Amino acid sequence: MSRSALVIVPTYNERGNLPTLVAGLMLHPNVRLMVVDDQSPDGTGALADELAAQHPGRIQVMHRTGRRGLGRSYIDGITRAIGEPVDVIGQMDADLSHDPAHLPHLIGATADADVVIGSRYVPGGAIVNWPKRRQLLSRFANIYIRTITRLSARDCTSGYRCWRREALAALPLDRFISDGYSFLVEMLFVASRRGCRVAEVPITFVERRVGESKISRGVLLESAITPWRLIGSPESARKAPAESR
Ligand SMILES: Nc1nc2c(ncn2[C@@H]2O[C@H](COP(=O)(O)OP(=O)(O)O)[C@@H](O)[C@H]2O)c(=O)[nH]1
Ligand SMILES: [Mg+2]
Repeated sequence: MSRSALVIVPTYNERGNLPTLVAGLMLHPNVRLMVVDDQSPDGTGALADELAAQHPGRIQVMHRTGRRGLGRSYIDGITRAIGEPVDVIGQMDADLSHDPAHLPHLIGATADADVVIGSRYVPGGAIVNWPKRRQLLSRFANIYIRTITRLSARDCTSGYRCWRREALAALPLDRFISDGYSFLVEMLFVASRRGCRVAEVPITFVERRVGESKISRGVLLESAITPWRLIGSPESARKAPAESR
């Protein structure tokens, strides 16, 4: 498996998780990492610089200033990443919910797809250590999103993904309407409307053991509204040629 990949990892207070994540990612010789830190008060940004110094040429760190946000961080990271000479651009969380051991499967599957989702909801996928309430919320969110947007992916909210670089570069990020976690749903929606082939490979998602989730009421509210805004957006008027499988 020789495709080269650059994985973007947004961080906010992930000091306790980053070294383990880096160790796992660096086991894959064809993989590089871009940390996009939002001035984490716990010093994640400085730690990322130290880790980058330990792995010369393989880790870059973006220190964001200005307004914090997951979507904003991804836009900044992607804007820089698409200019790099790599085949695949990945996205994953820093909190070890996304096991770097799955990464070669995601990268490999980009041979036949424009975007590959690390999916909890295809056969072989699993979730470890989530309370029933959180599982129900995630299941409901996916049914809700798929019903409204007609997206066919089983796991539309997974943040573990790999893109062919050209497919990601073609997304009109400057016209995106969401910023928080819904940014992930919007990426998938716009990509499918533009004819991207979407594939899913199973992952085992493990709830974080260290640090805190940043999911909030505001995030949930935005997630509830976004699918409706998406289907009313100009992007929705596009025909969805590859919304198949
Ligand atoms: N740069 C940046 N990263 C964020 C922000 N909010 C969350 N993250 C990161 O996004 C990933 C997912 O966040 P997490 O809190 O684990 O969300 P959950 O898994 O849905 O509970 C983690 O790597 C976080 O550190 C943010 O505002 N800015
Ligand atoms: Mg998490």
